Amino acid sequence: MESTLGLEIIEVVEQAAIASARWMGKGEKNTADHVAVEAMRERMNKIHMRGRIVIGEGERDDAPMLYIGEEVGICTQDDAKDHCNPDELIEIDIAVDPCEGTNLVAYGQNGSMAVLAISEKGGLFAAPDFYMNKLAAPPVAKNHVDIRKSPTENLQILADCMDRTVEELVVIVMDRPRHKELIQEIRKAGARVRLISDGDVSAAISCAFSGTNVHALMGIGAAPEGVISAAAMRCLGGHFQGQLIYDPEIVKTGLIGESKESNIERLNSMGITDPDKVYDADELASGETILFAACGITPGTLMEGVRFFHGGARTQSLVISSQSKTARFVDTVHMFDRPRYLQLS
Ligand code: VTB
Repeated sequence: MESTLGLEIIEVVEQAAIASARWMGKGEKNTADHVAVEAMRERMNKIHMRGRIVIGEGERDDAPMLYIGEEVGICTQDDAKDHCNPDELIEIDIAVDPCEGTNLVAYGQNGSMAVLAISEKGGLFAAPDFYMNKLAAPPVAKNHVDIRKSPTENLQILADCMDRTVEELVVIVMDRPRHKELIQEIRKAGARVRLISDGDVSAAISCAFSGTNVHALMGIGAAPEGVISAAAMRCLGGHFQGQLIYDPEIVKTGLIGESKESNIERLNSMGITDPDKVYDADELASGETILFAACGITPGTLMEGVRFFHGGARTQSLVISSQSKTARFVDTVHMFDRPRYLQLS
């Protein structure tokens, strides 16, 4: 699945990031998102692949593009057999978030990116549009920390695994009323908290790279993005666990259904019979082959943001592959109008 796909998906996230970055700081989060979606979809549809969106912009009725179930890629067309080789005809599942952290882009803040994950059919958990409690930590702490334990216990375990004191740890938490007690507990335990307004995918993945000074992500974000984070963390050998949150009292946003009971019913109807199940990265991204790509829109812990210059832009992306066991940082200069000194004739 992956040889050329790995290269093409870099362009997919790059195009989405460039489109969105043009709206950086303009206070229009919907536009910043919309242009990223359009650019991502347009570039994806030029790839020789047979893709299906499993995590996207929403249900078909609510999202005109990159909706759940949408088929993408040249090899989804009726006459695909004439243009595509057998490998390209293998069905693949795709999870996308063309603009992860729309507010960050709209207000010119750090940490937004265009991101996607790919696996063979059935290899990515089709997470419902719910919230998810998440715990991410570096590879050295994998399977030692546990989301079922208290933050205080996990911080001590993490410190032991990393051979340092709790005071030397930095935990990223989204700045939300629902995290008031969590933040208090982390601080009381002695660790330092980095509050972010949005963008917990970047935060989760940063835990797997030493030198980022991010040692854990704790707290509740969106479930679909949890799957995308898990895909990267699975390849990187980092720790990632997620537990769906279905009680509106806990998230305090009113974005999920009215009552706990109706949410449990909704989950049941989707085949989720144990709503309290703790998923680990291997279950959220269970595929044999996983590919992950992200491109910074605004600067972040892992990647630079898009930088425009006269006639072009420079981007930085991250491509992770389970097959080649690599995490590549790709620095690209995009030339919109070719400057005279590069023209061949
Ligand atoms: C967002 C976003 C995160 O979770 O806030 C969202 O910034 C859900 O939380 O990166 P709210 O509804 O409280 O904003 C993420 O999308 C990803 O998990």
